Order: sequence, then C-alpha cells, then structure tokens
Amino acid sequence: MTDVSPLDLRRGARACAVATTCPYCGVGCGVLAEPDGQGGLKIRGDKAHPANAGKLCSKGSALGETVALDDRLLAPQVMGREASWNEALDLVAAKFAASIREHGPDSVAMYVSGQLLTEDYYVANKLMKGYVGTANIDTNSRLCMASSVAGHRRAFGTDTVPGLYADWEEADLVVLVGSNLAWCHPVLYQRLAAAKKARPTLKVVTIDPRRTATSDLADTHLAIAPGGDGALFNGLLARIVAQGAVDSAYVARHVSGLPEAVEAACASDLGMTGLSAEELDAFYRLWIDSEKVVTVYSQGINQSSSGSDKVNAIINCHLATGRIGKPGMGPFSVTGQPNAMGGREVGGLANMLACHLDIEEPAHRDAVQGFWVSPEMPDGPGLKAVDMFRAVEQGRIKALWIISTNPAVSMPEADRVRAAIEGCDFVVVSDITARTDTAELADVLLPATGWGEKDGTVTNSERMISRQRRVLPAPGAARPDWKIICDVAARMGWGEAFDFDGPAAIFREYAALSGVAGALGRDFDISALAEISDAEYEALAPFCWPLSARKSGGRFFADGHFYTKDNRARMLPITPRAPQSQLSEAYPFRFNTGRVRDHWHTMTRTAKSARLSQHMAEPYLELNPTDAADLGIKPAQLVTVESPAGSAILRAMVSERIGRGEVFAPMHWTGQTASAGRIDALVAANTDPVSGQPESKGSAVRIRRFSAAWYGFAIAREEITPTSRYWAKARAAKGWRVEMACDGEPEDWVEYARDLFDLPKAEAVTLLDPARGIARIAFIAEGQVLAALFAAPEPVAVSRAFLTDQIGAEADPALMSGRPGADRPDPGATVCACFDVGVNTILAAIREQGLTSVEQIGLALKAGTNCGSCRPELAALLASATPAQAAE
Ligand SMILES: Nc1nc2c(c(=O)[nH]1)N[C@H]1C(S)=C(S)[C@@H](COP(=O)(O)OP(=O)(O)OC[C@H]3O[C@@H](n4cnc5c(=O)[nH]c(N)nc54)[C@H](O)[C@@H]3O)O[C@H]1N2
Ligand SMILES: Nc1nc2c(c(=O)[nH]1)N[C@H]1C(S)=C(S)[C@@H](COP(=O)(O)OP(=O)(O)OC[C@H]3O[C@@H](n4cnc5c(=O)[nH]c(N)nc54)[C@H](O)[C@@H]3O)O[C@H]1N2
Ligand code: SF4
Ligand SMILES: [Mo]
Repeated sequence: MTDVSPLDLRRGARACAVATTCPYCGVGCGVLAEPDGQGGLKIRGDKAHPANAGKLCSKGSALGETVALDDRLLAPQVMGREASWNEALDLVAAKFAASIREHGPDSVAMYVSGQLLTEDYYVANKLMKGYVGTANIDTNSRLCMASSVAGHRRAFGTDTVPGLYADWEEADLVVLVGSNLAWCHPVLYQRLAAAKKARPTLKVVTIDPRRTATSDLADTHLAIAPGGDGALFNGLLARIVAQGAVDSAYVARHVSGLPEAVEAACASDLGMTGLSAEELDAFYRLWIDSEKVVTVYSQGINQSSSGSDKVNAIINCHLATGRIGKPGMGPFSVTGQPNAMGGREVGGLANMLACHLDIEEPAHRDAVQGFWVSPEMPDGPGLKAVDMFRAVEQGRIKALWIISTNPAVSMPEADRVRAAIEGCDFVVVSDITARTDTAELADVLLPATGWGEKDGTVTNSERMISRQRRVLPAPGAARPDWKIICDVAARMGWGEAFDFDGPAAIFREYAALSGVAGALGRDFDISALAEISDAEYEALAPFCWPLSARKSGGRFFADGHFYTKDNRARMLPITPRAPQSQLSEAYPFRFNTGRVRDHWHTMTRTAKSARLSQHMAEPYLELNPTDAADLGIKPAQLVTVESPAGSAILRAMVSERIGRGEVFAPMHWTGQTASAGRIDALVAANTDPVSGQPESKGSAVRIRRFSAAWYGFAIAREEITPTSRYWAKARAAKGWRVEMACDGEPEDWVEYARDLFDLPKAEAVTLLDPARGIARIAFIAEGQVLAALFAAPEPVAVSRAFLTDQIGAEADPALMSGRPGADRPDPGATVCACFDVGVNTILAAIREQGLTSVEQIGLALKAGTNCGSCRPELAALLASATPAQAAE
C-alpha cells in the first residue's frame, strides 16, 4: 500500500457538486459542495432545497474555508499519545464495561450533541438506554431546546412544532421573541424580510431586552425587562379573554385548562415586563387583531429558569384563539443546531425515549425494548446536563463519553465543569480536532469525520428531514461517529444489535421503530421509509415528517387531535418568575449572553475562516453608555467581569442598544482563542425545574475596568500565544491578528516582541517613545512583514484592517504609523464578510454618493449582495449616517 497523505487524497476527490445540508443552524439550508482540487470545497446554495431556495448566509457561504486539515485530529490518542483504533476502542469498551460491572449502569454517561447526525444519535441512544441500561445520555440540546420540548409536551402531549416556514410568509404578524434571527437564522430572516418587502402589511415585532440587528426589521421593538416574557404573554391571554377574542368552538372541542390559565394570567404583574402601558396596549391590540400570527421564539425564552413556563405562556395564547396549525399562524420554536430537532426525535435527551416515546410510560418502554430485543431498559429519566456534570464532579460518574460538543466552554459554571471532567476517572472525547478545552482533558481522543466527510440525515426547525452527504474522503484514520459507537458496542458484547453496514441501515431501523411509535399514537412516524433501499436513501429528497400510511407532511393541530390521553391540548396556569440570580449591590448587572453573526459556538470551525473572523475579532461586553460612564469605562477599554462562579476579561463595547443595568457577551471565545474569554465561567448553573435547561442569559455580575499598563495589537504570519494577562487571537488572510493587554510593562520591548513572535534573528524596525509609553516593533525579512507589535498605554488606535493586510506583504511605507497613508483610506472593521467591505468605506460611500438604501450600497460597493447577512447592519449604518449628513 502506498502512503497517500490525507491532503493528497482530498485533492483527488471527484470534482462534482454534491447536494448536502449546512452543518450550522437549524434553518437547514441545502448546500451544493464541490471539491476544488486543492483539498477544499466550492460552496453554493442549493436552489432545489425548499428551506433556502439557493440562499446561504455568511457562515454557510464560507464552509469551504473551514474544511482545511491543519488542526484536525487524524488518529486516536490514548493518554496523549497516538494509538491504533483497536487499542483505543478496546480501552473504551473495557473501561465502560468495568465501571458498569463494578458500580452499575448509572456510573457511566454520554454527553452528546444536536450536531450529531440522526443515525449517530440513534445508535448512541440505543447503546445507552437499550444495552448499557442507563438513561444517562444527555445532549447539549439541554442548553438549547429543552424548555421548548417541555412546553410542547405539557401542552400537546408530545414534542411537536405545529407549523411550517411558509406560515411566516403567509402571516399578517410575526412576533420574534428572544430571537436574534438576523444573526442566528439569517436565511429565515431573509425570507421574512423578503415577505415583508413584497407585502408591507406584514408586521414584525421583536421582543428582546437588547436592540439587535433583527430589531431593525421590526415595525415595533419591545425592550422587555430580562425575564419579563411570562408576564407579557399572561397579559396577552388576559386581554384575549377581556376582548372576547377566545375561539370558543376550538377551545370547547380541543383544549382544557383555560379557566385556570386565565385566572393565573389575570393575577400576574405586568410591571415585570418593564414596558409602558401604551407599549403593552399596542402590542396586545396588534396581536389580537391579526388573525394570522406566528409567534417565533428562541433562546431568550428557552434559556431561562422559567423557560418552560414562558413557552407555555406563549402557547396558551395560540390555543385560546385557535391560532395553531393553520396557514399563517401558530407558535414556532426555532431550533438552534442543524440536528437539534433530529436529536429530539431519536430520544437524545435523558428524559425521552426514541421516536417521541416517553421513558416514564411503561407501555412505551416495553415497546422499544421489544423492538430492540434489548437486555435492559432504564425505568425513568437519566441525569440532565447540569446534574450529569455534578455527578461527574462527585465521582458518581466514573466513565464519561463526550461526543461533538465542548462542555468545558459551553456549560454554565464552565470552570467547575472543566474541573469535574479533569477529575473524572475516565473521559473519552470524540471530536474532529484535539484543540478544544474539552478535548484537552480527555484520556482517550477519538477522531471523528466532520461535515463533508460523513453521511446521514438532519431535521430542521420545520420538521424537514434532509440528507447530509459525503463529498470528501475521511482524513487520516477519522471515522464516522455512528461507526465508532457501534464498534464500542460490539466490543462490549452487543455486536449483533449494532451490526449496521452504514447510515442507511440505521435509518431503516429507526424508521421502522417510528412505526411502532405511530401505532402507539405518537406524532413522529416515518415508517413509510422503513424499507428504503440504500440507493433510495442516497437520493432521499428533503421532506417534512410525518411520512406514514396515516399522514404525510403538513401542519399539526388545526383540527385538534393532540397527543394527550384525551386528545385535548392543555393550557397551563403560569405564574411568572424573575431570573433566579438576584441582582445585588455586589453583583448589580444582568448578564445576557448569546451569539455573533459570523461565528459558530466554540469556533472550532468558523475560526478557521479569516473572513468570518474579521466581523467580531475579539470577545466583548456590550454595555450602556451611562453605565460605562458611571464605572469610568471608556469605549474599547478592557473590563473584568465577575460573578460568584468565575470571571472574564472582555473589550467594552459601549452601545445605546442595551439598557441600563444589563450587559451582553457572546459565548464563542475559548481557551484556544482568548486568555479569559470563556464567558460561561461566569454563568450560574440555575436551571428550569421542569426542563433542566440552564438560565444562560440571566446571571448577576459586576464589572470593573481592567487596569492595563499597556494595550497591544499584533500581527503575525505564524500563530502566537502571548503570555500577557489579556489576549485574543483571530485568523487573518495571511496569518494572525492578536489583541493584547497587560498589567506590567516589559523591561525591553524589542526583546519582548522577539519572544512573543519567536523571531530571535529577524530584522527589527522600531519606533520607541518611552516617555509616552509607545512601542512599535516590526519584523521584516526580505522586505516582507513577518510580524509587528503596536503597544500603548491606551487602547491602540491603529487600523486593524490596514495592518492585517500587511501580513506577509511587502512593507508599506506607512506600516509604522499603523494607518494607511493619506492617499489610501482606512476601510475600517469588516461589515460585509463576502466582499470584505469595511465600515469606513461604507460610511464614506453613503456620505459622498448620497446613498439612501441597502440596494444602493450594494450597487456601489457590492456589500450585502452575496449572502445578505450584513444587510441589517448596512441598514443600521444608513440610519446612523443620516442625521450626521443632515447636520453637515
Ligand atoms: N451566527 C450564529 N448563528 C447561530 C448559532 C451561532 O453560534 N452563531 N448557534 C445556533 C444555535 S445552537 C442556537 S440555539 C440559535 C440561538 O439563536 P437565538 O436564540 O436567536 O440567539 P441568542 O443570541 O442566543 O439569543 C437571542 C436573544 O435573546 C435575547 N434575550 C436575552 N434575555 C432575554 C429575555 O429575558 N427575554 C427575551 N425576550 N429575550 C432575551 C438576547 O438579547 C438575544 O438577542 O442560534 C443558532 N444560530
Ligand atoms: N452563556 C451561554 N452559553 C451557552 C449558550 C448561550 O446562549 N449562552 N448557548 C447554548 C447552546 S443553545 C448550545 S447549542 C451550546 C453549544 O455548545 P457546544 O456544543 O459545546 O459548542 P460547539 O462548538 O458547537 O461544539 C461542537 C464540538 O463538536 C466538534 N465537532 C464538529 N463536527 C463534529 C462531528 O462530526 N463529530 C464529532 N464527534 N465532533 C464534531 C467541534 O469541533 C466542537 O468541538 O452552547 C450553549 N451554551
Ligand atoms: S442560515 Fe446560514 S448557518 Fe443556517 S443553515 Fe442556512 S447557511 Fe447554514
Ligand atoms: Mo443551541
């Protein structure tokens, strides 16, 4: 056998476009991916896919830039050294088996992910619940969708999203509550924006304590007090009743619990919403007067210690008015991860069985056990994520297998979770890279194939199942997750039950089991596909479930038929609760957290793309100008943010878009990308009592200025990791850009810079002004810039865009000034990632060419004309530029 390198193997991949699905958000866009002959992929939107009809956002368009092999895990590792698959799998099976033998099945656990494909998920769940005999398998969907699941199950008897994306386009009113759709579900946002443009009577209301890029589309933005949503929707229910807007016929036939729900609603305190009587009145009138209303909700609702109640408060209003399951109306939970929905379907949550069957229900357990012919079934729910890591901390879980998620970064009280994993007897991590905060703690690291290298299915927010298809060969020894799980199961003695020859075989079994669920009266039934051939599976076109002899596709519940014992939906009495962490003198700020436009979670993929890394290159804290002034914090200074659980150092982004007493930080930065940017270290592990979902958006924190002796900005061709107290790095087109700050000043700046860049011999160009504390040092070889450091006692005012362009280039005469010469304007921070158009360029064009619309900006600069993800920001720049123009 010849030794072909993984990259050579990739270069040889057939240049033919393959239809697959984007691996990021729950919109579930179709992607055409074609090998480019260099080991990468050319990416286009798939016009034939119903979710996106050819559109992609910035992250989807940049997929080709994230498949490079440089930091991939290419072979198994045991205790930090490379090992064969046999050695690694034998060890995993032996350790799990020993723990089960000595301490029982509940001494082991799996923590998996809504980014697994359905087939991977199915075998993981089957192994744990059916064969190991424990329900200790939970998923990062606990941090994401658990409150929606709980709300759906309490109201409908099962976890069903009643409507379809098309409903948004048909609606008269779309309410976006706790959703930053423009950044987090950009293609759905674009569909909504297009529908509104075509039919301006379509109204949009956003409900979010912050003004976001999404609010810019809204006719009305309600800056609700954090956690005020339960009271807001209770108020709506009370008004629905008071105005006689109840659909009495629907309620009489299909709904129970209305009087109790209304009584609780009438008793709740609207003051909790923080909104004025006029705002409430206008919103209530609009909602009630718009027959076709879709209420879309996301993490601003779910990630709350009363998340399930907030979900039910929303659903109550739709049930009372019968506005559910009909064209243009219904409650709509948008899912986060590409297969968050699929994971819910296969039973990835510790409190679910496969195919929406209930673990608490003996008849359901028996049916699944009979179908699996399994030796063992747990008789109740297992540990939910927060409790699972507590059990790890207490030594009750002795063997833990983490697959496709990064809990040392994304779990609340992340420092504590990291320590718990570190202290666990035996930890296995399956990932595509070893460079994660969690993978660093593993005893055994298993290399998984990633997006583009694996086959299976995912389900999006509207229940649409579509195929992810392989385009590239598996790199090195990497294997698909389903295969790794089945191989371990076989070594534990269950080879026959896990003897699948590919994802199609797993899918067939899963579809057959869904038929059993369907016969038990469950909603999730795709049994029409139980005998699908390998070739049909390969060609499977996207479809919305269910797909069975009983029903195919469409909406649920227009005619009742809920999945409760009496087939009636339940309205629940809701008593709104404030976030669990109380603000105090010691911790006076409400810590809101979430996402930015161009990064995905813990950035193991998006940080590989230079253009995705330019939009937000640093971890930051958004805070109100008055609060900043009170704290003596100037824009762009650094702040230390602390809670009782931990601390972080973040760049202050002073903004009117956030209210007083509230601050916001994105969740993306890790130990790999920043010195102190893991903001989940601060988040209290308060959970919703029903769903177990953590309150990731409601902790109490305090803020103080980080006392920096100096701030720095560095560019480098090779990756560097500074030793300064603060640093944050991001990839640039030809190297790296790094922000720095430290409390002590180095004795010799040039030596410091040499160490930083590990360039002991390169020629140094220096500009030192010790009196002013300014140091500028560039290293140049053969006329080309290798690296440079710009340091100053205040945040360094150099042009990041200009300097980033200098990496590896012939040194510009203006290099040491940190700004382009007068003949060349500074483009400013990137707004349009597709065409790399900066904020200054856009503002100058608006000013000089008198541009007044996003379309005109597109014509002038191309910005916003490809993926369109920056269009909300272009609109905001237009709005901000207009008054300035008037003043001139
Ligand atoms: N670019 C990008 N897109 C993503 C992801 C990503 O990492 N990056 N991740 C995907 C995943 S897994 C998920 S779950 C989704 C999440 O998608 P979203 O839920 O839309 O995103 P978040 O930014 O977490 O939070 C949404 C909003 O909730 C608001 N909020 C906070 N507290 C409250 C409150 O008490 N009430 C209300 N009404 N609102 C509140 C926040 O200010 C924030 O703007 O995004 C998906 N899409
Ligand atoms: N404070 C705060 N915390 C939050 C949130 C918040 O809004 N605020 N949001 C929460 C939500 S909604 C979510 S969904 C979580 C997300 O948090 P995580 O799931 O922890 O984040 P990811 O970075 O998506 O982790 C996915 C991991 O899987 C790896 N991977 C990628 N593809 C594959 C594959 O095919 N196989 C395997 N085995 N591994 C693969 C990636 O390299 C990465 O290490 O964060 C939660 N945490
Ligand atoms: S909206 Fe963007 S991230 Fe989400 S599936 Fe579509 S292309 Fe991927
Ligand atoms: Mo999520």
